[in-house]
Amino acid sequence: MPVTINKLVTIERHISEQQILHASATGEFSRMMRDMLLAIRIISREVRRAGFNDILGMTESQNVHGEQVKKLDEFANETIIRAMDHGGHLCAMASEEAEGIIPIPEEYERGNYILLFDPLDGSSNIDVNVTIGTIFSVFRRVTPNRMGMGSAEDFLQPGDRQIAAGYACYGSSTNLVYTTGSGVNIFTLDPTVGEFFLTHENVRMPERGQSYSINEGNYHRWDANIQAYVDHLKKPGGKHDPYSLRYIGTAVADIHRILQHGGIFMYPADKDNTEGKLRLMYELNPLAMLIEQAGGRASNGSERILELRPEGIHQRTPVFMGSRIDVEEAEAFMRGERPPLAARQQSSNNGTVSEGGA
Ligand code: P6P
Repeated sequence: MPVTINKLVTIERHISEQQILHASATGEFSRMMRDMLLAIRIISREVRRAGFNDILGMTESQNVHGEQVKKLDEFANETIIRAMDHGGHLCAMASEEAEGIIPIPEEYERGNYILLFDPLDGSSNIDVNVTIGTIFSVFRRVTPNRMGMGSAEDFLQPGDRQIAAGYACYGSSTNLVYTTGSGVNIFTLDPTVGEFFLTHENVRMPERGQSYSINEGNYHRWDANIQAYVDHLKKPGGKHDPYSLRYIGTAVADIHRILQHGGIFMYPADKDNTEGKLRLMYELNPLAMLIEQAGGRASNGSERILELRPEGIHQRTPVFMGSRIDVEEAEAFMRGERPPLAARQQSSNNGTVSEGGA
């Protein structure tokens, strides 16, 4: 159930209470999260004012993926780097907007963590006032601290070694969702006081949802097993209503809905995107940690996302993530099986009825 604000649990209070749960916590992680929250508050303010600050539209530059960089992308990227580079917590960073590792400037102390982030997820939605987000992932370095700067070895760790993951969702309000491995909590920014307050405690998603989230425009390029699975969800006349389609085109927004209402999000491989579209290190690993911490499942269609061994910072991978039963069923279809639609639950979770059942 959403908690009421009168508990006044700010995210800073929550992080310090979580720190007590982890005997080894030194407070360094708490201070690093404080810096990340400052960056997110600044980005949130700019998102809200983008239309007035001439910050919409394109820059002249392209990112490493050959995509035109939006002004807000660039602003968000620079804001996170400036907020995070001097606190002494990180030994290096990596961003969707930067080809290589982002070093910590020589004049600043280096720490025991690395940060990966997608500064602004959903860029295609910026100019049309549709929900966008920021995603971040934190690992401990694996090279000895005396080595100073972080290296590729510190980055290329499987996602189940993350010590924290989270996202900001800039929608009708700004939500901050994070986990350090002890459950998922949602905070809502009160811009009048600049505080994030706990509003959804220990989020658990229904074991099965009633909506699916995928770009159906790619249907003709999908593998036959994916086509069969999506057709199966839409089939009328079965024992259950067909699933509803919910697709925003910002992974953070689609996952934010699934975390609370259940369902399945998919960006599979297709004839043009043979590795899928979404990036493993700074999109899917953090989202997968959150989904699993909320009782769901996240795979590439056959293997757990968090066990994939990365080969590059910008590596893409196919993704099926969301309610456990839904993802297991999609995996069965990917194996060529054709299971009947499992018993649908009119589940209620945090007081919300699954999507489509409302
Ligand atoms: P498509 C946004 O650009 C993004 O990286 C994800 O946030 C989103 O889920 C996906 O791409 C949308 O891609 O091909 O459906 O426009």
